[in-house]
Amino acid sequence: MSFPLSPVSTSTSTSSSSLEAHGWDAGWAESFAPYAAQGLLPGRVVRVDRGQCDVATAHGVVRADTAFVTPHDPLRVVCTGDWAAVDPEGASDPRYVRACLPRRTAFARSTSSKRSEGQVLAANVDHAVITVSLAVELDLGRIERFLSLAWESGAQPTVVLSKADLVPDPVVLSHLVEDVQGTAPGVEVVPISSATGEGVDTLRAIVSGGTTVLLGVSGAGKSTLANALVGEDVMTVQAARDVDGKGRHTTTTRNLFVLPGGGVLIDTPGLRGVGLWDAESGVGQTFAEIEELAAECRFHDCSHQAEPGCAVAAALEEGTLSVRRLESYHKLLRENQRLVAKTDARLRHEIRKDWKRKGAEGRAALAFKREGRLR
Ligand SMILES: Nc1nc2c(ncn2[C@@H]2O[C@H](COP(=O)(O)OP(=O)(O)OP(=O)(O)O)[C@@H](O)[C@H]2O)c(=O)[nH]1
Ligand SMILES: [Mg+2]
Ligand SMILES: [Zn+2]
Repeated sequence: MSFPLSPVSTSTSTSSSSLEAHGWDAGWAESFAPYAAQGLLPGRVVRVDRGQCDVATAHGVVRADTAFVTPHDPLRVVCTGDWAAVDPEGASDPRYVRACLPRRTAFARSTSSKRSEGQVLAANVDHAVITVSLAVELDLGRIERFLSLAWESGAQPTVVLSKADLVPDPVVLSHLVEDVQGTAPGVEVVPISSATGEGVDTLRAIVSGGTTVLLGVSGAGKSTLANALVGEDVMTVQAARDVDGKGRHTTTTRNLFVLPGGGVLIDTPGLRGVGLWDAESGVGQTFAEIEELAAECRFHDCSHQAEPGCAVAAALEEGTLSVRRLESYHKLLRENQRLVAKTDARLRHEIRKDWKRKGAEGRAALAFKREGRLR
């Protein structure tokens, strides 16, 4: 199936309640006040695309240039879900986004382990729905990684186990759900089938308030779910490759939709890798039961190796904590520490470069002045 419909065409509402439908509230109005005073229009970024973005305003969706909101810090680059201040009609050609309001939450990851750069995948989200396909073998470590980033973002995570119709045996299905629940304390785990409709109402209830982002690897079924929730084929869906069950990276932009039953949904492109991005507290929340155990160890700096009175070791012994889970916890903590150290080093390097550049510019300016005086 392929639906070449532009996502923008569904959100061209011109009603004045459009802003509210997109999540506008008194808090946003307050932080927008200085821009309103300048005659700028408020709107929510529904799509970002090569230096331009689509912004849903009270007068419908407008296209605006993002040159003024493209700072060097990639974490501050305008993103789907941001609230923006755009030029009013006729003010300039092209129209520009003049500012973005400070975000309440942001889902960030590191783009590549080598460059250690952060990237925001969705801004101002309340729910992060991690979509995991039951068509392929469960990767619990990857779920824990997504959960760490989701908790860190400030959004409430939910795990959706998609394509449940491919696991017809209810006993097998409930074991898979239990396995995932074991990696996700405090998180609802919902088996869903877009094919049969199973679980879709449960998800509909979760997404009916606030903003939800769908996250997961390519082919997990995010866009299929988006279409089911929106009630229209707003996103293109493509079959996964049969050989390895991997997706084809069908979705390439992050698109925001208003849901018919209330709430806002962001569909995102499948992620190849999900590097942690400064997610220490997120890791802690993902492994909440281990942190609770650690608080009961006799020594507060217990390394859970061979110390006496270690509650973590006792839980391993009793079988209430799995070795896999403990190792995964340590692995993610280590990865996070490495990343933070590398980022600090890179920032230091960039600040030094900046000083050098400023120094050189200063010297050049001085030389220019002197020459001018000599003439
Ligand atoms: N059997 C079954 N197949 C499904 C279900 N949901 C989605 N699929 C199929 O899975 C494939 C991938 O679905 P998409 O919705 O495009 O996946 P995606 O997560 O959006 O993929 P990207 O856009 O590449 O990130 C398509 O062939 C869908 O028809 C389901 O509930 N059951
Ligand atoms: Mg998709
Ligand atoms: Zn211990």
